[in-house]
Amino acid sequence: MTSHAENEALPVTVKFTKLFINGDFVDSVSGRTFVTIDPRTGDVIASISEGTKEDIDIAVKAARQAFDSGPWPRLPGAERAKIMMKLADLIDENTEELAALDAIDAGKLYHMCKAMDIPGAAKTLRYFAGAADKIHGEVLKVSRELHAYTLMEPVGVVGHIIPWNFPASFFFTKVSPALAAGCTMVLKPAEQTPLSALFCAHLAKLAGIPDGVLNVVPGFGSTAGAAVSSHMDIDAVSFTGSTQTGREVMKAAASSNLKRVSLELGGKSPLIIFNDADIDKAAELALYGILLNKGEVCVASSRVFVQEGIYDEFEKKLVEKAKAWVVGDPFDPKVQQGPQVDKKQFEKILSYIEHGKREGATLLTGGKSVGNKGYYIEPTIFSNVKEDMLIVQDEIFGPVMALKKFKTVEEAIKSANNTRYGLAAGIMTKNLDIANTVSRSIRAGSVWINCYFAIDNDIPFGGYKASGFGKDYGLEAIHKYLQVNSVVTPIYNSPW
Ligand code: TXE
Repeated sequence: MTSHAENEALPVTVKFTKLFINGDFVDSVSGRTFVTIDPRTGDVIASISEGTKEDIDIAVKAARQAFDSGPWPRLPGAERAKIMMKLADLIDENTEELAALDAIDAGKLYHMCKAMDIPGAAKTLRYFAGAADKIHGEVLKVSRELHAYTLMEPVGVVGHIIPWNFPASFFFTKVSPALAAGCTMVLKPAEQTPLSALFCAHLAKLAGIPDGVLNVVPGFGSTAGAAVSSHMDIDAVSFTGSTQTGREVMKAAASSNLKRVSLELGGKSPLIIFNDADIDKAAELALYGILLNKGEVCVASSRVFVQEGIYDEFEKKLVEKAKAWVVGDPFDPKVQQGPQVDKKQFEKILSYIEHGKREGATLLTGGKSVGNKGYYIEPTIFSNVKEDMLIVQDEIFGPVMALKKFKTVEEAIKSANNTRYGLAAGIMTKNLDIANTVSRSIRAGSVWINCYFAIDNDIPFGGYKASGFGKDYGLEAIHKYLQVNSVVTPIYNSPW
């Protein structure tokens, strides 16, 4: 493996490579480091301090102290909001640097990060900051002579474990509602993408988030991640990642202190296109649905069902558009798709493509890697798929679509639900009856009608079935980080 110093210069300077604990950047207890790799080239970007169980312990102690005796949970919500708003402003001021860090670390499109991911992260913070002074319980009308009310209390120390596909976005998806609720926290970024998380920790300090409230410990899943989910002094864990790891997190939570768990896991989301849809728009949406962020999206429209009346024309347009899709350096503004995040994902995707060919699906376009360095893969479309094929059942997490023809609404619903996942679904039709019937029949946490990826801070987001439980976004997200204390006193001689 070569390092970037030996090759071309990086488009951004990496300033933070150590663990962020109790307000300081520190070496790990073991002194060990790991490297983060540029997926455009396979070269080393930087060496990062490797957090393990000992470091998680230290970070949790800092978070516990900040929760038990620090100002954060005790501040009026409006004061927490003020600091969160300051942090959002700092994100805006550092958009380009954050976008470049995510682009080199994860192979994400720089211009998209600059226009969407990073401003979106600031918006998430502002949305939850706006809720910080509106968290309250209620006075209960009870049948006996009791005065009863509820208090909404922060759950305590939270562990966040996040993946690598939207590093800065997920950082704030998790951290913002927990901060608003008055929690303190330890966040473990994915080992593939620690850079933006450490930069955000630095911004949090500048914004005035008190020491110990937000700790960031990069490291591997089986060590640092497992130490979070099994920690006896973490009160809740919020995880985004694979279904398989989600199970491990839940088991560890159950067999340690029974901490509260929320899981946002994998998906195999269907997009159903009916005969009355605009074919051009539908082909564009279907392609965008699978190729956005090179298919490394939990809600990617990886299964596309098209009604028979428009199927042939749709297929032709889809393939034309896929062939014109531009794969290349994610810093080039003309490029639509960068490299997969790392060698492991790259090889996983290519092996699914080989499997699809062996299973007898028709490869309409793509199927190969691109270039001779980095982890680029062609937009790939399979047709003539059968529902029990692995490429139809498994989350590939790459630019690989399974396309299938259907006849009736009932058949489309049955096929769409023929999956262990239930994260999202899309429907394209002008017929309200069909849209209403299908949206209520699909077992998925989000259904998008005549649009896709319609994710927003105001809209609860999270899965059904093996896609997990617990919502990110929407005011519901704050409730993951709150607990209800029912307070009761007797009333003597009540007039009512
Ligand atoms: O995920 P992991 P991986 C899916 C996608 C992808 C597959 C594998 O299909 O191809 O998962 O990716 C931490 N205890 N998604 O292996 O393992 C890990 O360090 C505690 C969908 O990267 O789930 C990282 O921080 N934590 C998904 C985080 O979990 C552990 C996004 C995610 O890694 C751990 C990513 C353990 N035992 C992958 N093992 C989505 N829903 O968007 C790992 N981790």
